[in-house]
Amino acid sequence: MDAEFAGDVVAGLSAKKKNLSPKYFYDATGSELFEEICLTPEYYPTRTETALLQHIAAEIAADLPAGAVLVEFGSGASDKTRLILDAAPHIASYVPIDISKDALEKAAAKLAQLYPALQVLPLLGDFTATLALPAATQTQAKVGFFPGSTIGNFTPEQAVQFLRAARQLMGDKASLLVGADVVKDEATLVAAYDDAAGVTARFNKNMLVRINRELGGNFDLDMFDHKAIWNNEHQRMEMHLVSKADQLVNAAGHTFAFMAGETFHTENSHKFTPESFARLAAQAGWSVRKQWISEVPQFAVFSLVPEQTR
Ligand code: SAH
Ligand code: AVI
Repeated sequence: MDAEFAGDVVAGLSAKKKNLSPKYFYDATGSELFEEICLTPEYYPTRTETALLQHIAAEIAADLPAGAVLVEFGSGASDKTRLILDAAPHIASYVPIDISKDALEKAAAKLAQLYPALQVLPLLGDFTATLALPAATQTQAKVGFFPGSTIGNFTPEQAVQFLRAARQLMGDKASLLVGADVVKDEATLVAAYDDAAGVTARFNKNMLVRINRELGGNFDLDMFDHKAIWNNEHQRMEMHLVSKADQLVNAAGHTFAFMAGETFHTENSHKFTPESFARLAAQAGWSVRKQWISEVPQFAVFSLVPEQTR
């Protein structure tokens, strides 16, 4: 039993408002379901950001120093990475960081095969924990890459903490490319997190499957509904699992009571404006060097540099 997972589940399910970090979505099945979500017609972020990156890759590449190491946070299938690598063959090394062992190993093997001249150094771990880059990259210029609006899965406080830590990890001469989803009409947002084919619902319920398998849980998946809502106050999409009845569930050696209609909050996906994103970055010591925003449905890519180097 993973002690951290067990501790977080017990704490999260004992809280007044039941919750758990979305980082626990990503076991092998969760990573595959995320890839499936990206193919649904409703989930616009992936195809929109991909098209935007295709369009701006040459401009991004022109700013990247020769011999640099590309450090990607939450690399998943490393698909968007290929757009950067194709445009910037002068990148020498690639450090994909991911918590999902299966996704990381598969993507690292694929990239090593596709780019034989690239040094691929995968790092399995939690990017919210203290990380150390591989020693082989010590003298290389650092370019961070954090696409997918994964930054939106943090609370604003966690995002600032992450951006500060990334700055520390990569040093004062680093740059950081961040993909962030833009605030838009509620209908588009809700549909993206509640697709008609039910893939996002399966992704959300996979949290329960994982607790059942890894922590001896007995969640009945049919006793919970997937719910996606727009929280206007916090400018975020939220995913919840709603209990269909009063019920008791065992997990990690504890028993938890759910009331009918009670929700288990599994994810926040914050959406940004160029102003709100710049404010967040500034709190962590980064400034926006360049920004690109797609056509509707809007998605943004920001190029950040440490504040004092401007
Ligand atoms: N960058 C890809 C994948 C985004 S999905 C894209 O843009 O499409 C989010 C990825 O972040 C998943 O691969 C997940 O396993 C990883 N992830 C989520 N939380 C993490 C954490 N705390 N530490 C490391 N990786 C994490
Ligand atoms: C990885 N992350 C940015 C996705 C998001 O949009 O918040 C995960 C996801 N959740 C539901 N659909 C996709």
